[in-house]
Amino acid sequence: MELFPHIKRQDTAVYRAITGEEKRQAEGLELIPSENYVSRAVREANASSLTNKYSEGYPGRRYYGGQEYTDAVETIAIERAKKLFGATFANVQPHAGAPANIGMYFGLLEPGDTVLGMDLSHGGHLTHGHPVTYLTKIFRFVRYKMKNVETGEIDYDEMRKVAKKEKPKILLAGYSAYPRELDYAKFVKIAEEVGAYSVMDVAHIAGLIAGKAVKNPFDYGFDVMTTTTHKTLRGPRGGMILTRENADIAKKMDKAIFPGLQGGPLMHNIAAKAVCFGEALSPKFRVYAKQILKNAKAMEKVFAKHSVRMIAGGTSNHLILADVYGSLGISGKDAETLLDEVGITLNKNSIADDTRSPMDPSGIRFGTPAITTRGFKEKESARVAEIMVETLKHKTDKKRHRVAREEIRRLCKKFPIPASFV
Ligand code: DSN
Repeated sequence: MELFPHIKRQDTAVYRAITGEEKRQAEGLELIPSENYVSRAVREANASSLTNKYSEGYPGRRYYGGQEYTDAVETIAIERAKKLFGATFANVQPHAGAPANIGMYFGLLEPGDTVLGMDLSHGGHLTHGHPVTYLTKIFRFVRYKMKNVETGEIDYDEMRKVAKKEKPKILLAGYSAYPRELDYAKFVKIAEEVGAYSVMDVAHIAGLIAGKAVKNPFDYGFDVMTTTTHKTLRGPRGGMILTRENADIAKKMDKAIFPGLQGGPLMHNIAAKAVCFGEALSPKFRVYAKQILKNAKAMEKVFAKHSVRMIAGGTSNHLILADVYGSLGISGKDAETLLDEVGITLNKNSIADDTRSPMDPSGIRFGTPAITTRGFKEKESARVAEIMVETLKHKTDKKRHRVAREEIRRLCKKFPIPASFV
């Protein structure tokens, strides 16, 4: 089959980049915990003629004509999202997770208001108020941390004390590098005590929530959830805001995303979100979500067997944060490069209170969503973990690395990416 024939004829440079990436993904294992492989149906929706359409506004109240099909597809996405997460409102227009969070802040806060969120070095996200973001020019961010880095325990008493002192308007839960489940009931109680909105950024675990493999923060009374639609949810790259039972908050979220922050929504992307949500509503998706956790546990066991320190002592979700510098004497950056050479892609990551620079930190972060989509079970996941540890332990043994690269290639062939074109 000729791949991307029109791009090939028209634009050789772009054709090379696209086909190169197709091949890279097909022949290597993706362990970055925020990445995944979408289905062929999601890819088709993303490539549809909906990309040609401007649709400022919301279904039934747009600024331009010709909205018969955009209204239909956005409504499908909204209704499916609500059903998936037990929400009463969904805004599916955020272009990504950052605009979803920024829109949420602008909807709920006034300039100068305070947000209490998780420290970046303890697993939080840049948009949770890291000083490098412009958000800190407008809002005030204070932070909470893990009380015990070896167990992942959060100090909720301390959080309550800080909340009472700082009076945040948003108590923000959620993370991009925290491997345990939070105590949602405690979050909501503290938020209620100080009169703050309770918001959870579920970007990393949205697929696990949708697949009922982990708890749903809405069941504990959270006001708002923000998320991306890729990651564990396995849709196109994009964002979304969900709320429950508070029409006033819902209105604020719609106003904040459009016209507050964004212009025309990406309708091809919203169609792809709708397709992804349809997939996530299927019983098969629940099996996938649970397998992600089983696979992560299988990898955790191997790292524990080799006495590699894991932040929070292991994992209760899809990701693991390993202190490779402390345990194996290789920095996160070198580990990332070396594992890339054997066909395993993951990312270097700061560990809690890391003394090394973020560009060459002590840790690596990896996870199981993408390999689970490929069909990996515990056995294959454990084998990959073995290859990882052995490679890192023998960092100069080129022969061993070549053998590992071949084994990864064989695994990739045996478990192809479902929607790959190569
Ligand atoms: N970049 C995403 C991640 O890898 O976790 C979060 O934005």
